[in-house]
Amino acid sequence: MYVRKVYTLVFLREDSRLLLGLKKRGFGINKWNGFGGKLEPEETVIDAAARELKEECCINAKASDLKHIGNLEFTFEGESTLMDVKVFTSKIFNGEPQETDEMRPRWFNIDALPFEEMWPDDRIWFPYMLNSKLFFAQFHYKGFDSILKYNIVELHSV
Ligand code: 6U4
Ligand code: NA
Ligand code: NA
Repeated sequence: MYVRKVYTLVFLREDSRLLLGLKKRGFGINKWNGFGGKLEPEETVIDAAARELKEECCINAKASDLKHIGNLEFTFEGESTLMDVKVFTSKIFNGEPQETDEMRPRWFNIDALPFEEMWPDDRIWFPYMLNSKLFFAQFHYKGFDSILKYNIVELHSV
């Protein structure tokens, strides 16, 4: 049995650009990724998503302007934790991204995303996000560089 831990992950979109941040510490260090993290006690997922975005790049987005676009589940060979990552996008936000202790933000054109310096799973599910398809994906890693198996499906909202 896995111990499930919930995380948030937020991507801001502006025209044909996507905001990524270079992670400066901790899990996923030196990779470009969205903004997010663990929930605080009693916090809802969407409030955590807005809070982490603010903490990590100083952008204010209303929880109601964050769109839930997918779920990712990560397990790691030999480990009992399941990372349950709730992915959001938003086109509506306030402020200019600022560098913080945790993240160095930068806008990337969606045709020129730095996949070589991102989590290997991102290549697999980003096309769903960029094409506005709701998705559910599971990845089983060995270490942090190799995906032993995965599964991805498009979900259809009712
Ligand atoms: P601290 O350092 O305690 O404040 P916190 O910000 O709460 O940490 P953090 O940064 O460890 O949490 O959360 C990890 C972040 O990385 C979450 O936004 C989810 C995201 N993430 C984890 N594995 C990922 C993967 N394989 N691919 C991906 N994002 C991943 O695209
Ligand atoms: Na984080
Ligand atoms: Na954080």
